Amino acid sequence: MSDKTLVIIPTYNELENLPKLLPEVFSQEENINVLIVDDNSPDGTAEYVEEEMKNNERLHIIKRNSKLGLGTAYIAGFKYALENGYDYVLEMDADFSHDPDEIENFLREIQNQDLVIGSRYRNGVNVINWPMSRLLLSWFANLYTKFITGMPIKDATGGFKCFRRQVLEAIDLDEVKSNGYAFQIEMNFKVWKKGFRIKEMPIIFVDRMKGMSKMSKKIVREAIIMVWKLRLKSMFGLLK
Ligand SMILES: Nc1nc2c(ncn2[C@@H]2O[C@H](COP(=O)(O)OP(=O)(O)O)[C@@H](O)[C@H]2O)c(=O)[nH]1
Ligand SMILES: [Mg+2]
Repeated sequence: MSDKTLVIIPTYNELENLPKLLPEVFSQEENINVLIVDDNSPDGTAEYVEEEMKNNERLHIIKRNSKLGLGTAYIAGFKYALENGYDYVLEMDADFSHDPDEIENFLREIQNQDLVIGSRYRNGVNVINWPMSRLLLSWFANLYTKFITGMPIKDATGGFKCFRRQVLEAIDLDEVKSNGYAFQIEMNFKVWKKGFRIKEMPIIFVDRMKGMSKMSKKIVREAIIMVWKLRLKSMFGLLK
């Protein structure tokens, strides 16, 4: 029985991107399944996916009533992946910032790792078309995270990743409360603290061409605080 792979894609108003993205993801490998986690997108993203599901049994959806954040979307997706027996679980954005052609590289690397992170900062800066302000914010957020937590990861806020199911089984998913960048940092930190094998694989991140970014000041503030919470919890043995 070959390994089962699930690509989880959280969506909020991504109707402009999915019709082109989904065929490209499915064409990567015949046993890839895709789970969309949609937060009641006003643009009809969920309706489109449900229509596509009629002709594609490898496409699945979790529909949530309101915009609850990227982090909780992934937690819902991780639980789905564990319940449905998937071996490898990928995180991927819906806006082509993450290249579907990298999926085969993740699946090759995960054979010898527990978590593979698509890294924009492993070999210099591999980000295209982001405004300088956004790039500086992301770059310094990662320096700050590394300095406070001591975590040996250059791109701790990146959202293109591949987990081995054993890793998700070992983390108390109900304890992961953060959203946005904080969620990525929190997951990486818990995986690292549990001693799992982590590898940063260089990727090129391209700013979205269609649709709007959901990035907000609230997301940045949450990440700044989360980093200290993680450090203090791990210092006092309170990390779950
Ligand atoms: N389900 C869900 N998806 C979200 C939410 N916020 C962002 N996303 C999705 O998460 C991915 C990354 O968001 P994006 O706005 O591109 O973030 P950016 O690349 O940091 O600007 C995209 O696929 C979004 O549609 C949310 O609250 N709920
Ligand atoms: Mg994006």
